[in-house]
Amino acid sequence: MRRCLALASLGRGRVSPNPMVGCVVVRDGVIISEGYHQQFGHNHAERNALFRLDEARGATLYVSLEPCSHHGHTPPCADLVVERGVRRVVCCNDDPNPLVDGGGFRKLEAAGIEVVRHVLEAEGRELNRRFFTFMEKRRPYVILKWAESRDGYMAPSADGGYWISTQRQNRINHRWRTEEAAILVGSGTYLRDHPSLTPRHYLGPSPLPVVLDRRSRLAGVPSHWLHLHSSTVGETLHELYVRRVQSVIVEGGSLVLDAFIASGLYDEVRVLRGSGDLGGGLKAPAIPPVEPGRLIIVEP
Ligand code: AOF
Ligand code: ZN
Repeated sequence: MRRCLALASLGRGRVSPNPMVGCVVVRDGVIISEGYHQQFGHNHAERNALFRLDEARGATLYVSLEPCSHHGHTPPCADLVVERGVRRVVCCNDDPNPLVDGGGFRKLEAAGIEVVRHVLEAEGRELNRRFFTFMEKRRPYVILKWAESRDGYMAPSADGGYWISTQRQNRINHRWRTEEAAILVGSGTYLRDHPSLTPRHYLGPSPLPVVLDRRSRLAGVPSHWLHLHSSTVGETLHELYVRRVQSVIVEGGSLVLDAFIASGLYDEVRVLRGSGDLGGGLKAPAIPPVEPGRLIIVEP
């Protein structure tokens, strides 16, 4: 199963809003095939693993997610597993997708296949935490991120150029951007910083830029941006959910960050801490409570 999870992670950044899934086929104690979900809309992990074999009579199939039972971009994986003569299926996570939700296991068991569930379940949930949050909480996975000076400010009081993070921190920030489906800022940040929100210091996919403009005061927002007029955090997340945006990194400004913190609707906090002092200005948020392991502070 560890091998399945490692294979699954090779699909990172290419399969969203699907989960990352890996599959290993074993016969007589030997791995005879492997596969993973490589690209959104393409074959699932099981299909990629089983297509490399003529048959899989008597084999054990390890897979990090319940084999699907629905017709989506491809026919149901559970049917293929049955057809190929697999004897036993060992699985990590149940699929919370309402189109599946136990249907895969029922198909396998109806065909007399032995099913073992929840192997390395916590590791699988961690790997696909964006997918599970999206499916179970019906909202995107939310990461709050800001840069603050050594003395705890996000911006100086006067207008003008300033920069808090180091080059190394900028690259980390841009890598983070490539890992999420969307990146969100408020209208104040949009007007003051004219951010491009692209991950230009790191090679990878660009997230959807989103601007929150509750009072509809922005004109000329680029057409590839999502321009939202929702007023509360829950509404905003719903707008993203219905557009199947699985994760969002919230980059400020402080009003938007404070609203997310007050709502409790966030999953991770990441802070880039600069090496210099600003000596005053706009206070950075106090670090809010997060689950263990969900806070990252990058020192200069
Ligand atoms: C599997 N194996 O490797 C994956 C599964 O849009 P589709 O047709 O690709 O279906 C996507 C759904 O299928 C996804 O939301 C999740 O429920 C399941 N993903 N299932 O058996 C896989 N990636
Ligand atoms: Zn499938």
